[in-house]
Amino acid sequence: MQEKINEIEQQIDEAVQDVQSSKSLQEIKLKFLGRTGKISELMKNMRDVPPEQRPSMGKLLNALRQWTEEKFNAIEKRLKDIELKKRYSDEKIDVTLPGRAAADGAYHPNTLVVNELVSIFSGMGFEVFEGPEIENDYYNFTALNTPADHPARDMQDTFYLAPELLLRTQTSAGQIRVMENKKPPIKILSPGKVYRSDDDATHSPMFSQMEGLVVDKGITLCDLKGMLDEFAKKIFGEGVKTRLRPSYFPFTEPSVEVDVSCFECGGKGCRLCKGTGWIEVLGAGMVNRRVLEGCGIDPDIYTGFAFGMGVERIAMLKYGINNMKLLFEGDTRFLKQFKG
Ligand code: 2U9
Repeated sequence: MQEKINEIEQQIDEAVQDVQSSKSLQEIKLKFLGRTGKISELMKNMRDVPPEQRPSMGKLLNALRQWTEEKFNAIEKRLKDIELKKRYSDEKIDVTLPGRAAADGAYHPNTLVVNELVSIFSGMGFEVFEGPEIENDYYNFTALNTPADHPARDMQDTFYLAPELLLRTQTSAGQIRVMENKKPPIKILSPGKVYRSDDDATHSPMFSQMEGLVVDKGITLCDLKGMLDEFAKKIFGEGVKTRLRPSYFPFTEPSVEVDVSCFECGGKGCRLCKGTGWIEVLGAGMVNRRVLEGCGIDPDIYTGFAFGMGVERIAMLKYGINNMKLLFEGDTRFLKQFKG
C-alpha cells in the first residue's frame, strides 16, 4: 500500500509541475480527488482489506488525502493570485482620463417659438386647445364661412383623404368645436400642424400654426390691437410697434394683416424689412358673425377677435433663418445651434 501511495504522490507531483491555470489544476484535482479519482478508488478498495489492517491503512489513506488537498489548495491559491493580478492589469482603467460628455439635444426652433408663444398667451389668460389633424369638410371650411365654391377648397390646395375627410388646412377648424360646446367668454390658443398642397422655397406641405380666439361681450378691434402690441413687444422686443392693414379672410370681418416695426433697423429700413421699416407677421380680424351664428353664439350679443400666424415664419424672423427648408431637414449641424 505504501508503494501505491508513493506512486500516487509522485504522479501528483508530476501532474502539477507545469500547471499554468486554476482551470487546468481543477481538472488534475478531479483525476485524484474526484468521485472516480485515484485516491477515491483506493478508498473504495478498503472494503477488500482484512479488518485488522483497516485502521492502519485508513490512516495512511487519510494522510494521503490530506497531503493532496493541501498541495492542491496551495497551488490553487498561488495560481488564483497570479490570475487576479493579470485581470487587474488587463482591465486597468485610467481614471484620470477626461469623461466622455453625453450628447445633449436641443429644442427645434419651432418648438422654441411654440413654447414662447404659449407662455406669452397663457400669461394673458389664453387656454391651449389642440384639435384633430384629420378634419371633415364642415369644420375646416363650411363652419369657417368658406363656401363650397371657394378657391381655398380646391383640390390643389387641400389634401383630401375622402370626399368629406381632409388634413386640416388651419387650426381654426378645432376652435369651431370649442365654440359649439362652450358659452363665451372663450379665450383659446390653438397650436398645431396644418397641411396644404404647396411646396416651394417659401411653402411646405406641412407647417405649424398658432391661432388664437377671443369671444365675449363687447370685444372690439381695439382689444385685438392692444393685445397684438403686447404680444409684439414680448416676442420681438420692447421697442416694437404694430400696424394693421386691411385684408380679407372668409372667417373674419373686418380682416387685417399685422406688421411689426422692424426690430433689426428700428424702422429705418434694412434688408430684413426690405427697406419698408415693417415686417408682416400675422393675420387677424373680428370673427365673422356668420361663423359665430353657425356655432350657436348670438353675434348681436357676443363679438370676438381671432388671429393666426405661421410658426416657421416667426422662427425665421426671430432667429435670422434665411431658408425655410432648414426647419424641415433635421440637419443636426443646424439644430445644435439652438442649444439653450
Ligand atoms: C375661428 C375664426 C377665425 C384665425 C385667423 C388668420 C387670420 C391668418 C394665416 C397666418 C399665416 C394662416 O399660417 S398662415 O398661413 N392666418 O391670417 N387666421 S384670422 O381666425 C379664426 C380662428 C378661429 C373660430
